[in-house]
Amino acid sequence: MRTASITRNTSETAIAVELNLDGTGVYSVATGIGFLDHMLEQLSRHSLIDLTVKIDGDLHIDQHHTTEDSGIAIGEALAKALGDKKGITRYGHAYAPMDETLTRVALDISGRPWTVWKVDLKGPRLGEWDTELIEHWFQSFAQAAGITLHVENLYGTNQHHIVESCYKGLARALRTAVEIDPRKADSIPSTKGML
Ligand SMILES: [Mn+2]
Repeated sequence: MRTASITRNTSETAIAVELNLDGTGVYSVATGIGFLDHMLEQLSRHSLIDLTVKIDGDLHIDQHHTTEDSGIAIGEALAKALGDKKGITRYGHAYAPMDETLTRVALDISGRPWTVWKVDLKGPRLGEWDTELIEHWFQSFAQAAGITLHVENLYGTNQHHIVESCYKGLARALRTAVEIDPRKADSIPSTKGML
C-alpha cells in the first residue's frame, strides 16, 4: 500500500497528515485557515490522493507557521508513501484553466528539490490567508517531497482563480507523476537506478 502517516509536533504547530497515493480523492482537511483548506481539498480531489490534514497551529501569531508546516508535512507524507519510487511515471505536467486564468505546472519526482514560482499575486489577502505565504507553501512542499516543481501563471486577473489554478495544476501533474507506469512497474525510473 502506498500510504503514509506523519505526525509533526513543534512549539509552533501540531500536525497529523494521512495520505494514500492510490486513493479516489477523499479528503478531510482542517488547518484553521479557510482558504488553505479550500486549496488542500482541491489538491486531493484532482490528484485522487486521499488526504487527511489536521493542524493546531499558532494562528494567534500569524499564519506563517501553519502554512509552511502544512506544506512540509504533506511533502514528507508524499515522499514516505512513494518509498523507493519504483514504477512511478515520475514526470507530470498540467495546464489548469479557470475562467480567465491559465496556469502551467510541470514537475519531476526527482529527489532534487527545486521550485520555480512565476506567479504574481497583487492583493495582500485571499479570504483571511496572507497571499505572500502561498509561494512559501509551494517551496516548503517541494523541498519536503523532494520534487522539482515549476509553476507559472500564464495569465489571469482574479486572485482566487490564479491561486486555485496553481493547486489544481499541481494536483493534475501529481496524479500523472505518482501513477504506476504499467510498462515499467518493477523498476525505478532513472538510468542511475535510484531517485
Ligand atoms: Mn474556489
